[in-house]
Amino acid sequence: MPNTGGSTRYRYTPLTDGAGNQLTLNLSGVRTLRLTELESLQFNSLEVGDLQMNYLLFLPATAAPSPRLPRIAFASPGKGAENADPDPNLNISILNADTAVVAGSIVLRFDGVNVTSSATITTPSSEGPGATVRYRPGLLLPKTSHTISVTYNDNASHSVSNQWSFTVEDWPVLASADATGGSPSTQFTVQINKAQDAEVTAPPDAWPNDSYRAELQLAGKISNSDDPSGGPFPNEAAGTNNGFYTVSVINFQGNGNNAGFFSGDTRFPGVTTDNPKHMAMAATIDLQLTNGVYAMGVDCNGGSLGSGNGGYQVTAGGSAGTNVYLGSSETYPGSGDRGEYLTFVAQNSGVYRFRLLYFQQDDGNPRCEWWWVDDRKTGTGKRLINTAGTTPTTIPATYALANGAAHPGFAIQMAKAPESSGQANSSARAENQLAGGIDPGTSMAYVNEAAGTNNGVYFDQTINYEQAGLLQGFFCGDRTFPGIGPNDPGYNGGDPNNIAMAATALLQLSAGKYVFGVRSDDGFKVTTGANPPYTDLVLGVFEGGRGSAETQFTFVAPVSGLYPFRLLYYEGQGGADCEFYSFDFDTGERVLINDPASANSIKAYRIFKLLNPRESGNSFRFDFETITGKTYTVEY
Ligand SMILES: [Ca+2]
Ligand SMILES: [Ca+2]
Ligand SMILES: [Ca+2]
Repeated sequence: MPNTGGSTRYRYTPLTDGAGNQLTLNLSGVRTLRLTELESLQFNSLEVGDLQMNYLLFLPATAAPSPRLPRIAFASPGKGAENADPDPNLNISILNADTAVVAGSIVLRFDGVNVTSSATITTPSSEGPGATVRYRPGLLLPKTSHTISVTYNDNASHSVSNQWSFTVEDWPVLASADATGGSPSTQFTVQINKAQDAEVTAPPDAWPNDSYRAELQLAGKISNSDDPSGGPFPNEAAGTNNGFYTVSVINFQGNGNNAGFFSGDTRFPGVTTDNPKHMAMAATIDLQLTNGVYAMGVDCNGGSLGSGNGGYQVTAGGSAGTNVYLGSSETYPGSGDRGEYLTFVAQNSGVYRFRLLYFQQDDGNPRCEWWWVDDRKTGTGKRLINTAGTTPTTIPATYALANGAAHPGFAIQMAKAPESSGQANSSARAENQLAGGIDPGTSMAYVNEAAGTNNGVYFDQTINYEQAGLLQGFFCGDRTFPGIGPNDPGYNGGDPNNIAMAATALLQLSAGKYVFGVRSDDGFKVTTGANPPYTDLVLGVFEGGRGSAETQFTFVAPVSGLYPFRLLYYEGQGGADCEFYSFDFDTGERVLINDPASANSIKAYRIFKLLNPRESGNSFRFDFETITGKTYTVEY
C-alpha cells in the first residue's frame, strides 16, 4: 500500500494476494478475520509513515471465478514494496485453492532471468498446502527496482502467471569513487579538543550540543567571549601533538570507567581531568570492505539536541571520510541510546575512510563507542571497530542424532523451594535443587513444592512462562510455570520464589549458523551434550539475578540432525519469567522454539527417558512415556 504521507490522510486499499491480484472471498457463517501489516515497519516511523490500519470494509461482490486457482498468498518483497532489503531472501508462498499447484511446474524469473534452478522450492508451503519458493539474488543497490515473475500449473491443467515489482530501500552507498585506496589502517587517528569545564560568563552558550559546533571547535574557531582579546579557548587535550592521537579502539568514558556495550574503557585521549565537559572529537580509520551490506553503531549517552549529553555523526568516503553521510544522533538513526544501526551498502570492494564526529556538552558521564554489527538482522555480533569478530561455537557433530523425532515438545523438570528458604541466584543452586540435594537454608534435602503427581516432571510445547501467567517478554500467551499454578502449593499469591527448571529436548537443526535467545528473570544456562544431562558444552548463559532481559548466543550446527539441548533456568526472588527462542536470519524475528503456530519454528522433540525410577528389594521399577501404535522392548 502506498504511503499517504501523513497521519491525517486515509485511503482504502482492496484485498489482494501477494502479487497484487485482487481477491474475492467466499464468506459464510461466523468467521474471524485479522489485519496484520507486513513489511511496513520502519526503524524511523517518521521516514516512511507506518500504516495505521483502522477498518475492515466488506463489499458484496460477484462470485469469484471457479475453480479458484492456487495463488501467491504471500510474497516478500511484495508488490510495490519500497523498503526491500539490499540483500533480500525472496520468500513466496503459493497456497492451493480449489486446485493444487504442481511444484515441478514452478518457474521463477528475477529481472527477466529464469533463476528456478537456483531457487529453493519446498512443498507444502510454510502457510499450508501449496509450495514455498525462496531465492537470494545477491546484492541489490539501494533505490533500484526489480521484477519478480512466478508461473506455475495446477493439477487441472490451468496455467497461472504473476509478475510484480519492488524497490530497494534508500540506504547510503559507498561507490568506487568513494574509495580511499592504499591499505587499511591498523589504528584510528583521533583529533580531540576539550575546552574549559567552566561556562562562559554571559550567554550565548559557547558549546551548543551539535555537530556544527564540534567542527568549529576542532578547527580552533570557538572564541572565548570572556577573553578581551577574543582568542579561542585553549585545548586542554592538546598533549604534545596539537590534539592528535592514535588509538586502537573507540571505547572511551570520561573517567576511564566501564560504560556502554563494551568494557575496557579508557579516558578520552589527552583528557586527564574527571567528568570532562565541552569536548569535540573526530576519529578516522581506513577500513577494507568487500561489496555488501554493513551495519555500524555508535553509543554515546544521549545525543538528542539540547540534552547536554553528547552526540555523534558518522560519514565515509573520500580523503576526509566525509563524502557519504551514514547517520547521526541529530537525525537518523536517532539518539545513541536507541540501539539502532547505521546501515549502508558498499557497492564495490575497496578501502574506505570512515569518520566519527563526537560532541559533548556538560553531561558528567561522557562516553563513546563505535562498533560493527556483524549480523544486522538479529543485532548479534557487536564488536568494536578494528577488533576481530568472534567465531561462534560449533557443536560437535557426534552430538547430533539421526532418530528421535517422535513426540513434539520439551520434558521439563521443575523444582520450587518453600518461600521461607531464600535461594541463591546461581545455576549451581538450581542444579543442586533439581537433583534433590541439601538445601543450605535448612540443611535438609530440598522440599519441592512443584512436585505435582509425577515427581516434578512435566511436558510442554514451548518455553514461555511468567510466574502468574501474566504477559511478559517478547511473546504473549504466557503460562504459569509447570507445577506452580494457582492451585499448586507454591504459588504464593502469584509471586512464587526459589524456582529451578531444566527443560530438555531434541532440537531439529539443519547444518548452519543459529542465533538463539533466552529472555529470563533471573538467570539461565543453555547447554548441549552427547549424553544426559547434556551439559558438556555451554552455548549461552546469564549467571545471577536480573530483571526480565534477553541474552543472545550464536552457534553452528555442523550437520543436520537432532541435537540434545538443555535449558537450565532459575529464579531467586521477585519477578520470574522465561522464554526460549531462535532468530530468523532473514527477518530478524524472534520465533519461540517449537511454536506449534509458527511454520518457521525450530522443532523440539522429547528425549526418551526413564521416569520415576525406584527400587524395592531386588526389583527395579520405572515408568516411561509411550506413543500410541509403537512397540517397546526392554532389554536387561
Ligand atoms: Ca565502553
Ligand atoms: Ca512471554
Ligand atoms: Ca517470584
